[in-house]
Amino acid sequence: MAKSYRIPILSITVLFFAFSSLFAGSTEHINVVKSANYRDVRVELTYQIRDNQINNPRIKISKSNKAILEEAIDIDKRVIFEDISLPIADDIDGDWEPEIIVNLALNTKGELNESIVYFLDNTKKQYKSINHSWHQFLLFEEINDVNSDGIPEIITLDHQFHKQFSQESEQDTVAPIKIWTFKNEKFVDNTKNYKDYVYQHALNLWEKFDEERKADKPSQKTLKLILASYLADKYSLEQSEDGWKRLKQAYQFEDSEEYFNSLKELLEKTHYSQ
Ligand SMILES: [Ca+2]
Ligand SMILES: [Ca+2]
Repeated sequence: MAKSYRIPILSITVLFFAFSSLFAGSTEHINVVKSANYRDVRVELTYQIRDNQINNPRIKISKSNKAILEEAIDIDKRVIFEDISLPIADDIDGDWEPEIIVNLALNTKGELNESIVYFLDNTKKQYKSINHSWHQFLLFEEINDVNSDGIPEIITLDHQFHKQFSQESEQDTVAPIKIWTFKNEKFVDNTKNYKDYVYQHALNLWEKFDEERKADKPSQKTLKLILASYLADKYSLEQSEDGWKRLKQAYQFEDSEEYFNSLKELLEKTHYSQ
């Protein structure tokens, strides 16, 4: 049943950055406190940065000023500088209680690819958590209520296409979109239920392709990546036939057969085509 639209009472603050040298002549040590509020729930994420490494991250969740969870976040020493997100406090499953999301970069590129979600258990008194690895799906836009029903969705970009066709860092946001919802303590791929949003994303990719095609020196790698991402979006829209038709009209180069075959294989491997 659709809920009436509500505006989440959400605020995020970075409270302070304090610099101090722990030892004479040693490297800087920075204390960071980040917080978010949702109604009577307050979240505080604290950690220290030393030698560009995040150390000792901890989370504290309070409800009506009473602490209900306080614990260390296990980051496995792989999180690099500045790549632990602001905590997000919002109701992402529509039960009117906020979930708390902390996004982590667990690779050296600083890509946000793991989320920890804290949510109230069945008693509604205690928070428990799950870790969710996004693997090839990277969090770029994070969360957004894409269909304006008051419940935010989680937006990721599918990075497998970038890996196959471009690998240029400036193109790393050119990718098919995936939209996830949080239900029964899990993220579920729900892309096909948000067709208006995916359609807009596909249209933006097509416009980007048109721009690149008209550039002085269009990059063939970039053209391939944009069209491949566009086609994957068209599969999510259940318009694959139209997508292939447009793609074949648009990409007429010497290596077109080879490109179409590798794209077909990738779409199968990534389950866009079944
Ligand atoms: Ca909730
Ligand atoms: Ca929504």
